[in-house]
Amino acid sequence: MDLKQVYEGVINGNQKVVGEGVQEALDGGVAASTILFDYLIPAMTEVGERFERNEFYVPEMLIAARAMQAGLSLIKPLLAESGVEPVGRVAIGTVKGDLHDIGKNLVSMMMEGAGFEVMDMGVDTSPDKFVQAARDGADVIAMSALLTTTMPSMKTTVDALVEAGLRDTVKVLIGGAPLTQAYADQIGADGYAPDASSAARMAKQLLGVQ
Ligand code: B1M
Repeated sequence: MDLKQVYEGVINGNQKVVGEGVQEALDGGVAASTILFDYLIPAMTEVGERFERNEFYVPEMLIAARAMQAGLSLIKPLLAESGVEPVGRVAIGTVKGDLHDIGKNLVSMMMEGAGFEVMDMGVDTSPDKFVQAARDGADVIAMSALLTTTMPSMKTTVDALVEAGLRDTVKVLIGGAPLTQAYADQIGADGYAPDASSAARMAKQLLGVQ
């Protein structure tokens, strides 16, 4: 199967085509990272652009997201395999009120691939849960947001860490489509990363590990 069909499969929400196409490509020796960065992510970007042009609505976005997950579940173990010794513990979640998890899952995968032990707290993660993760020994609190309306929860979490006396024990890393370095500076986060691979690199940099 041509990987172009995987790209179209995500856009059309065809889980079967995406699952089979990704598996076939992997069996044929195509690198997991090529499938991810050249086909799956661009397809989801196209979905977002169609949504913006009112050509797609929420149901189309949802089935596209499910089709993308069908492909991601196959490449996840391969991306994670590239890691070696755990270099630190990352607690990652999509912030309170926000249900978008595709980007967060990619960051989680790249973190695992970079050698981190990852505690994935899922979506709609409250500041209290992030604080508890810091208490439980996380080295990095990694927050993802896709909605401008949920970004303030990141600041609430940073403030909650300060209040709990834990701010100095963890590094705070933020990301997601509406986020910027300026916002990270504004809320007192330690770092911002624009994409999944730079998030893993940044987490290592914040902890001072290779
Ligand atoms: Co939603 N949605 N959505 N959506 N959705 C967006 C985000 C939106 C931009 C679409 C648009 O208007 N063009 C818009 C937000 C507008 C805004 O706030 N400015 C939007 C909206 C409005 C909504 C709803 C409110 C729609 C409604 O109900 N009326 C609703 C909100 C629900 C909620 O969360 N409470 C909603 C719902 C949904 C679905 C459930 C249908 C579905 C999500 C399914 C899921 O995630 N399981 C969905 C989808 C799929 C999208 C789009 C199309 C795609 C998001 C995505 O997965 N991108 C999106 C439009 C778009 O982004 N173009 C849109 C692919 C993913 C790989 O990229 O998540 O950006 P991304 O992650 C990247 C980087 O940002 C970065 O690395 C990742 C990989 O490189 N990154 C980090 C992410 N987290 C990071 C953390 C880091 C570092 C980097 O460090 C910790």
